[in-house]
Amino acid sequence: MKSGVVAVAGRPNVGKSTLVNALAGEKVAITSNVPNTTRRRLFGVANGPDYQLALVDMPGFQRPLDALTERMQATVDSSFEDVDAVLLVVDARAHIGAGDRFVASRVFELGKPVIIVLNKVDRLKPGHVASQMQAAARLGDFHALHPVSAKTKDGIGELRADVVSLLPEGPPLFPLEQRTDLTVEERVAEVIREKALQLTREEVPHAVFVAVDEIAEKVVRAFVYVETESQKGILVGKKGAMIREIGTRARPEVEALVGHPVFLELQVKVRPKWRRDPKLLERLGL
Ligand SMILES: Nc1nc2c(ncn2[C@@H]2O[C@H](COP(=O)(O)OP(=O)(O)OP(=O)(O)O)[C@@H](O)[C@H]2O)c(=O)[nH]1
Ligand SMILES: [Mg+2]
Repeated sequence: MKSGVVAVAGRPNVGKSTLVNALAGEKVAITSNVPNTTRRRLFGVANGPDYQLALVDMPGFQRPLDALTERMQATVDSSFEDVDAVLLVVDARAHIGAGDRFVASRVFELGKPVIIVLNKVDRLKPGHVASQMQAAARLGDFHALHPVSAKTKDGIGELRADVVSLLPEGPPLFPLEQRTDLTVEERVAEVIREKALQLTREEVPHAVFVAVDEIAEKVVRAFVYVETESQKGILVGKKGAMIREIGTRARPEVEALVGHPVFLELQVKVRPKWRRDPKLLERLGL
């Protein structure tokens, strides 16, 4: 049996969480086109006949702006402890530059095998893929470089096989039926937040956090927090249209997570400056 932990690192928005979901074969992490979607570390676990691959999804590398992003960067640092290998993810559709080199310098100094993942190659012309592969190859002394699309799953099978080949012998770290370390409550909160991120723009997505109040037989109750009254107005929407739409989009996934049909009751609340409140962030596990 091979078993090990592999960190998934990269700038914000390069597709780390989409990649973790693709490799794990199930949606364990939420994704969105808003940078800083992932706020805390989580595991996505892939099991094969003779291996268990525990992937560590984490926030993107960035300069901290407030208590929240500061703590997110601390999470990134601690996520590299005791990993067997690292996937360094870069966005094939963006310029491979200083931001990626900064992540690479952290990743390569660990002295662990690094696989560079050139993600989002779908819709890219073959010539462009080749030149981006050359640019990515200059990031450091890598074990392998895989062009993939986490979205279409192109190249994911080959990547998974290569990552598994790097794992040491050992017993599984997670029970075989477990896909992630997140609790059902945490996954429900994340799914609701994902819909809020997808439906809002500018500062609003960054100001949202979700707390599940109750998961009962017939109802799931959750609070959607924002920082200001005007953000609350946006999230509630005209006659409640926005929060209803968030609920409509989240409900099928919430029902799959809790295992039965539920009424999803969402209430929008204001919590001024929560991102600057270390005590609250601690309580939220952020
Ligand atoms: N076209 C395309 N889009 C992708 C691919 N992988 C991810 N995306 C999109 O890129 C955006 C960011 O994806 P995430 O997986 O949330 O990125 P992340 O690196 O986890 O982002 P943070 O958690 O914010 O650091 C989303 O809109 C994804 O749908 C891909 O292979 N192709
Ligand atoms: Mg993410």
